[in-house]
Amino acid sequence: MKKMSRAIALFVSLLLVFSLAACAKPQPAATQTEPTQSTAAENTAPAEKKIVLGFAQVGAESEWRTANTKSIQEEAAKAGIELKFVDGQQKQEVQIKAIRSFIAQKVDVIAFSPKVETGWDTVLQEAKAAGIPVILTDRAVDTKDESLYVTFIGSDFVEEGRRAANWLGENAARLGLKENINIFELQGTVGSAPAIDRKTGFEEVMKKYPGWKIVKSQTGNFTRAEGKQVMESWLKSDKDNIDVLYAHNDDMALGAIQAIEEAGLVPGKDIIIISIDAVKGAFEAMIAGKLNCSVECSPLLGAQLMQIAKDVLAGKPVEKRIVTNEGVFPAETAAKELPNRQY
Ligand code: GYE
Repeated sequence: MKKMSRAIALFVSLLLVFSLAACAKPQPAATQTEPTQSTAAENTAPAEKKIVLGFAQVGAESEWRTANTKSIQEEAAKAGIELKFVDGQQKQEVQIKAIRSFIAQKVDVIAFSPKVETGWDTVLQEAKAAGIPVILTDRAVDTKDESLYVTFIGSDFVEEGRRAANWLGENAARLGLKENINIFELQGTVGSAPAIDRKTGFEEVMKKYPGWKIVKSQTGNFTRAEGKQVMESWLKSDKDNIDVLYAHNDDMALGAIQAIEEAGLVPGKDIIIISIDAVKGAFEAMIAGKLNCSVECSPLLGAQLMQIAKDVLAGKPVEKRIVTNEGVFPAETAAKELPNRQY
């Protein structure tokens, strides 16, 4: 009987060993198979092609432009877009050459900020014939054929001009100005969209104020150095005749402020100064009481540009005109706002 039960016990334990062995899964060797699988997937899946964007910048004429270039370079890197960047050195022919080289290199998309409005049709037709979409950023072109670009992202410069004049209208009495106001206008680059439109918007509002007069209007090419030079010459001819300086950008106003101080006058008091852009340098001048108001124009177009480039290449519909949101900053708000400024 004892023998019998021992035999049964042996049989049962053998059965247990076999059934356990049968149930046990083979070692998965996960660390071996998984990389093998993903390598295989990489080999078969089509490699994701980087979008190549050719960008022809106007130049490096202002604080605004520096911030704009930085925004485009940083956002391209963030978006995983390969950026071919050319500095146009404030020359239209350099920008045209850059666009032609982007076409020759077969980039996926071209974007540029046209120095002036006219003279782009031929090169844009070449891009169109090559099947490369073009996105305008910051400045517009003057063309009859709107099919030459997919969209234009940038500010409403006419509105900026209106805002500058409206601010002056609302604050003239408080600033000690009379009904008759002599305005000196420092224009941006001749023929550029912001120079044309900022003048148009300002003059439109001026119609409400018959006593306002633009006594002199000259270009300072959006640079500090030329703004200073032009102001120096006006101070020689019209020192006691200048009530207001309207500068199409902050850099020219900052250059003019230097000239005004060197001539022994107090900027912001003896001459009321309004400019456009709202860069940090303008906020510092407002805090120092030397600049009275800056109308905002945002250079931070990079993120939007990259998204639109992706959308266009993905065949998604995009708006023909994308307007940036902006505000107006009088000197009283400058100290509070400066820490929030990104450019
Ligand atoms: O206002 C000026 C720059 O095109 C909006 O160009 C831009 C203008 C900007 O040089 O500072």
